[in-house]
Amino acid sequence: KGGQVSESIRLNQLGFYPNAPKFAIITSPNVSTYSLLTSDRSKTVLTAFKLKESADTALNGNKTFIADFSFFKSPGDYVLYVDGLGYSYPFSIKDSVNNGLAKATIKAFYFQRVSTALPEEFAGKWHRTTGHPDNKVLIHPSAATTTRPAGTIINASRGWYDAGDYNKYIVNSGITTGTLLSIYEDFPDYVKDLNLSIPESTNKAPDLLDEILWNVRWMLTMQDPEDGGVYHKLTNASFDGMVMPGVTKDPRYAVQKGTAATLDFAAVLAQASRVFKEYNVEFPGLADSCYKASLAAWNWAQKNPNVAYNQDEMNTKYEPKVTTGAYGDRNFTDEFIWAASELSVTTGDGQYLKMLNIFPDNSMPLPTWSNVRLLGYYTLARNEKLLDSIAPEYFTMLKNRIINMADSYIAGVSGSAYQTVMGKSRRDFNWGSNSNAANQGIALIQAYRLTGYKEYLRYALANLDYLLGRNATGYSYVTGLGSKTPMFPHHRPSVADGVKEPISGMLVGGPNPGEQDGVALPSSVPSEAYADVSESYATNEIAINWNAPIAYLSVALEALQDE
Ligand code: 9MR
Repeated sequence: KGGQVSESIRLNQLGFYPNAPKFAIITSPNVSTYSLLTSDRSKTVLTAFKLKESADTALNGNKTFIADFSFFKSPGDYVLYVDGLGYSYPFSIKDSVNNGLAKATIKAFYFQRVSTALPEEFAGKWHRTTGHPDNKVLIHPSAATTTRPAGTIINASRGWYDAGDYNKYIVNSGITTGTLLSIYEDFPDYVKDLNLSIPESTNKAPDLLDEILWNVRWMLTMQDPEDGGVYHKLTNASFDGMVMPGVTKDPRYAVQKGTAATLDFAAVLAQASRVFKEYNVEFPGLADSCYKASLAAWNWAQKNPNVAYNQDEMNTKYEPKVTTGAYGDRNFTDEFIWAASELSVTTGDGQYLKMLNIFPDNSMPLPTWSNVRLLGYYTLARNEKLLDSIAPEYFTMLKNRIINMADSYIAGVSGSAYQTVMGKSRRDFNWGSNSNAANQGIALIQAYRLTGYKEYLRYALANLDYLLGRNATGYSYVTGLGSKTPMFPHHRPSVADGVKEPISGMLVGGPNPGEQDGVALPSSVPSEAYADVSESYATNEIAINWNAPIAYLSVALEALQDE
């Protein structure tokens, strides 16, 4: 009976730590019991255990059935069988079950490298030639100054492609690089052992930091040495077609400076400065250059506190018109908080924080490219001891806010259909929703680090289960990891390279009912609004600011697996 895999059984398609909670969600009605078998289906290890109906309905209005086999801890490879329905995809119960995920989601940044070929030795079947050298980038008229008039050529090579497109945007690079540097700051021992097989693997710095440096070196070139301001982005006038890097040779421009880009830059370079200081022998002078660049950017922003990047307005004044990703943000309160936090921690001098109100309101907005306030809060929380000039009450307030946020996330989850923080609210499903799941996980990890309260860790892990298959579409949303994974991400190299499988380790944007790309989705239920087709850039693109938080979450859970 029922020899088939059932798409109605939703679980983490990689698997579980032996001592961790283990859930599967069944979306079919009229089911009552489940069994657990070895993955070759030859041996039954649990027979006819009861499923429990969820208390609440999912966003589609249906209740689910829950298999909670957390008590089962024996390492091995298994499938779940729901009596009368079918089998789950196979999964493992083992230590370090997310080690491969941690590596792949960081290695994905290597595959996004600009201005370099990816040789087979490091890129395997996805090896490719170089593209976008970016050593002759033009100053766009919107960015012209007396020392750098329009058409001035600058060298701004390296960096990572932002997403499925081939441009480089400082705002989005900022949150991404900050999140990746925080992996190192929070879990240095785990990171030091991670071998990514990249060209720099033989040097004395951790591979994660080598990879980050590829982007930091680009970021440094985006600062005008004359005044410290930072160009908003380096871009074609319009998006390249769905071709390999290097096929198109359209001119590349550095466009208008802006306050968001400059402050994000200040924050990242301040953080990079304290991280790379430990590797001064490997990278002489780097930490110092980062610090000086950060300070110059901060000073520019003091003089230019309100310069928005408004692409539509820019296009009414300058040629060529620029139609690539805007990342336009008009509120800089959060960027000031982030930059001030990083500079204060790096210098040990609280003056930057004292210049502003770091609690402008009561909200704790989940990090996104347009709201980076929490990146500053996390940095302060992890570095309290470096800031003795700041009153202790201030830290008490900060920690309470992080803990209250975590409590609000986990409230009510035990009754929910998928038993995950992600998806409790329809508002979780905007463009790049999968990064919300990962960022909620990071927030819970911060609360765990402050309190040691294990429920936070457990729900951070549940959000990883969400991303790897325990969700309303049944996809494991990371390419190449799991049984049912995106095959057609909106990612130019993966579309154009002639290799069947997309590059591995990339988190797709995920469910988003907006249909901003005009692609009709199979469902309008927010949690189900996803299509694995490359045209659906509003649900199936990949992006560096989405990969960074899943990389953080997978490293964190690996590093904390025995707690
Ligand atoms: O992630 C961005 C999302 O928050 C915005 O709603 C969307 C539309 O402006 O743009 C997304 O960012 C895209 C960027 O503009 C260009 N590169 C690809 C990014 C991911 O789709």
